[in-house]
Amino acid sequence: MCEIEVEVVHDVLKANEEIALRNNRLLNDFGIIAFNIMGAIGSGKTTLIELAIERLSEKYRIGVIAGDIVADIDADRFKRYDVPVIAMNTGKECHLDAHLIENSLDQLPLDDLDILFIENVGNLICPTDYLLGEFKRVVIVSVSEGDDIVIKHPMIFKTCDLAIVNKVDISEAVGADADKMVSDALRMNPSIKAIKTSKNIGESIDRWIEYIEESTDVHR
Ligand SMILES: Nc1nc2c(ncn2[C@@H]2O[C@H](COP(=O)(O)OP(=O)(O)OP(=O)(O)O)[C@@H](O)[C@H]2O)c(=O)[nH]1
Ligand SMILES: [Mg+2]
Repeated sequence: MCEIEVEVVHDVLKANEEIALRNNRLLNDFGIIAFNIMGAIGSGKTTLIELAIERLSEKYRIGVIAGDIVADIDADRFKRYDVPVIAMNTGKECHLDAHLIENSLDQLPLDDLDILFIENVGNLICPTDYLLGEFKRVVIVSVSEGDDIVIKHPMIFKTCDLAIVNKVDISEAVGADADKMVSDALRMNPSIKAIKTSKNIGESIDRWIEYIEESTDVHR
């Protein structure tokens, strides 16, 4: 990459960071904790947010920003739970950015929220550098992507607070070692928390719910 290109990328990320900081302050003023949910395409981002809404909507007031390249499919899934939802299409971009979140925050009833889930575009690379103003960064991979997926994408694991290895109910069928994926994540980032989940194993979802509750209660 030539010097000018490096500078442009640097400026874009710096401008993004300033807006992210503004978003973070605004969310903080309203006492809202935002989770940036990142992960591979089809790894289970929407499913795990849906399960969190099902389990937690009596305790917390929840809103969602559903990021997708095009279409409102995930946003429509969330709307079934009668929570405030903003569908945020990125067009050609493979990640959300702080400016898109700023626009979404303008449209959300911030006075009426405790938790904001931001489902990022399915991708393990692009979202890594773009802070959104979140308080917790979560990366979801599933066993069906192969058990080398974590070591192939170290950067996102280095920057996240929680790693979720999902779909462990089909580990055997796809020949993946979910424990190896967890230990790879911990090796990439010794301070990350790593859990295994399956939408079909209730106790595994308990760990995800406990993480959200602990993070939210500490934030309040
Ligand atoms: N077997 C199994 N399937 C799962 C699990 N979690 C999600 N799925 C399925 O995986 C598919 C993709 O799940 P989504 O939640 O839509 O994944 P996503 O990450 O939101 O997908 P994109 O937004 O398209 O990137 C769906 O058919 C889910 O039912 C799981 O724990 N086990
Ligand atoms: Mg989704």
